[in-house]
Amino acid sequence: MKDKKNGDDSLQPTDGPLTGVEPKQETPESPKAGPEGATPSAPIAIEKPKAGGAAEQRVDADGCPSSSGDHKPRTDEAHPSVAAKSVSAKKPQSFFAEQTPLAIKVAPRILRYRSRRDFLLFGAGALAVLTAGGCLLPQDTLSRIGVPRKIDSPGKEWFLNRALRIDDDVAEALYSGTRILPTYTKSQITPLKNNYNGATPDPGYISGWKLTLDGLASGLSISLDIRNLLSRFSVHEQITRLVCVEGWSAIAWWAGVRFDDLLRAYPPMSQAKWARVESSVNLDASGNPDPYFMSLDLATARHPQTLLATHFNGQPLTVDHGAPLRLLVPMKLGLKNVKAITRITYVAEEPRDYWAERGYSRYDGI
Ligand SMILES: Nc1nc2c(c(=O)[nH]1)N[C@H]1C(S)=C(S)[C@@H](COP(=O)(O)O)O[C@H]1N2
Ligand SMILES: [Mo]
Repeated sequence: MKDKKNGDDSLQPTDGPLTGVEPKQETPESPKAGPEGATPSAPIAIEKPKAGGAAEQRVDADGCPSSSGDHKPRTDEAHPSVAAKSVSAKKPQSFFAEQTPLAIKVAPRILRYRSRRDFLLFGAGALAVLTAGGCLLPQDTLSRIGVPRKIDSPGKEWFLNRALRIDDDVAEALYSGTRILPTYTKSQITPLKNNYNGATPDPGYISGWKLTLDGLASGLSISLDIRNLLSRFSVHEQITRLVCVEGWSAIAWWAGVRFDDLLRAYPPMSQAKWARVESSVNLDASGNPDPYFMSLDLATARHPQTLLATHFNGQPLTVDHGAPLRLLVPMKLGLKNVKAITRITYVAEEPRDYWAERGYSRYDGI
């Protein structure tokens, strides 16, 4: 993924309502999202990141358990109070001796469900690691450890894809739809580059831009322009981190309408579990049309921090950042944050995904 910049940074849509964020519908929970001096929207729990945030803590907590030869039977002296309570008087206890099992009451149904799921997840993961890991070793290493057959590249690729798929499934199983991502203050904002993978589209598309909605319960296809969106829905601000798979991230100030509000106003057909979010104005590196399309599960679309962003830094989005409407899903990698959205289609089955088709994850959670 390369950074291509040929867009006009200063270009902004000329439409009246776009020159400021003025929500038409004010609700008590959505303070006016003014360009200056506004604070992130109230309903979003502000979890101030400490210096050295969760990621670093995780690394710290990840220290290896001591593996020194400390496996002698424990003496009672070491834990006198524990020993006094748990050691049976009948036979002397040692570290290896059979312990009286601790009885924990768990409802049988929960236990069955949990252990089955854990077993499947662990088993699948372990198998994938063994198989994929083994296959990926160089051929001479494999021969040395007695694996004779030459494993060809398609085989490796198949295993890698399976492993990635399992990785995605585990991440998905652990996802909490209610997890609120950290938000930041304006002083923490960092520069955000234009990360169109291909050429930045020519701004000409903006004047005729419309968002089309398909796969609705009504069976209709709906077209909305920016004026429709901004007059109909409350505007919410948020300062969140955008994390790119390429290894950089940026804290950026966005405003826009909640995807959830759009879903309530234009409900998807009942079988729909996914949204396909598309930009038909996307270009490849040579400037040829190259539609960009992403799968988004509806649970993530309904998350309160999932926005259809219209503004960046208190101003209408520039072409560089996806004017006039871009997806903002801070719980997903940058590549899911589709710029210059032109169509959203609700579907029952997981739709195609631009980067998943190019070998990346489908889930892309962070
Ligand atoms: N239409 C479209 N949307 C896109 C991309 C793209 O190439 N085309 N790149 C994605 C990637 S990889 C990232 S990291 C973010 C970057 O957003 P930014 O350009 O506003 O920084 O946009 C995403 N949305
Ligand atoms: Mo990215």
